[in-house]
Amino acid sequence: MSRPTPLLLSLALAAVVIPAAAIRSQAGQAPSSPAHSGHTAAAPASSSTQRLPLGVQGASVIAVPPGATETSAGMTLRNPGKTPVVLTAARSSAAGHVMLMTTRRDAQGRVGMSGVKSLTVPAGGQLVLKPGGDHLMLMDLKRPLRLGERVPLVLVARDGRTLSVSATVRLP
Ligand SMILES: [Cu+2]
Repeated sequence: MSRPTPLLLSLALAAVVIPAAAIRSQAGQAPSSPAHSGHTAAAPASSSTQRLPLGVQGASVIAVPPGATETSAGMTLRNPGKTPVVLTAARSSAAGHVMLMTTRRDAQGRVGMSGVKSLTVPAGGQLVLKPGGDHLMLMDLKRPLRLGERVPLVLVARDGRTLSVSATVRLP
């Protein structure tokens, strides 16, 4: 008997390595399959934009009299991650557009709101959005908002990730 030539030896190794790699890749995919099995219909829609990993509490929109064209919205956003989340836009089907705003006191002591390009939820921290502080402003309201109804909001981060929030209309 002759010893295996290098070529035969490498073929033999390849035959062993390839099935092992195939088994590893199957094992790697296995954990994600059960998680998706219950959400087959939702998966294609959510794959286009990544969801922002923020916790949301107390999302609300301030009720305004009929005929009012704008109102403010607030909530507490918690960021459990290690990188800040920079919000650069928001939108709502109930408003023509939504502004990111901050409240500042000027040199004369007058308090006023102004639009800002971004609002940041710090890493491992929170951003409180509320009237009189940083907040969202629903502009050009498309319809009267009923007390207690839920208004859909979408927060958009600089990197394109989004978060859908349902805010309850409440008294000031
Ligand atoms: Cu405002």
